[in-house]
Amino acid sequence: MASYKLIYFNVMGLGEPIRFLLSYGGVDFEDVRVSHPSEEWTKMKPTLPFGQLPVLEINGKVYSQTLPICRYLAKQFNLLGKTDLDTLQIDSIAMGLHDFRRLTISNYYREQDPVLKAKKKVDVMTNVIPFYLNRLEELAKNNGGYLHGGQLSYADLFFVAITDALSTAYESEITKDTPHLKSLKEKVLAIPNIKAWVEKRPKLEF
Ligand SMILES: N[C@@H](CCC(=O)N[C@@H](CS)C(=O)NCC(=O)O)C(=O)O
Repeated sequence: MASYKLIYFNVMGLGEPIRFLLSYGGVDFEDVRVSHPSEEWTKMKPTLPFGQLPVLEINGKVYSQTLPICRYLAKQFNLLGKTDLDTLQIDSIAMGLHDFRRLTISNYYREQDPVLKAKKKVDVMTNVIPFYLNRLEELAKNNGGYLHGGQLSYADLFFVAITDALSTAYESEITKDTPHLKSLKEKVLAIPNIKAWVEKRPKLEF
């Protein structure tokens, strides 16, 4: 059995989809959380493949970049598509979700300048969030309650893993007005391994 060590900061962020996938797969993993800023982080940064986290160590070797890591785990745990073209659609949705999180959390919610943040808030609340929610809701509506192909894929896990952070930025439950996404979230959170992870994980803002 492979050994897994996830290294990330003490936030849900980009680490959470990976934690969801590892939990779904029922494998043990070391969940290392680096303080930011810290001397440990300053020393670690130049040693990383692209100078950023998350990274996943598999059997002691370091792999970086969230989406390729998720995709690798999805392959191990049978969460890719039925065909290569299905998988292409799933990858595309996952990339869209990565963008949605970045625009909402990294670009807006974590903005330190209050004037700039207020300006960004208007755009995120009126454009970014409705844009992505509408498209994702349509996908869930037209794909039997999943984001693609009528069956669970890593895009569904990725979506649910980022919903709590999105809800923090939205100042309300992000799926409250999108019934198909709401029920997708409930379905994923009811998977026993995911439920157990969510119950035991640290309670964080984003
Ligand atoms: N393309 C990378 C982006 C990773 C990224 O943006 N990491 C941020 C945290 S979410 C980071 O390491 N920030 C600290 C830094 O850049 O010094 C991925 O998808 O994994």
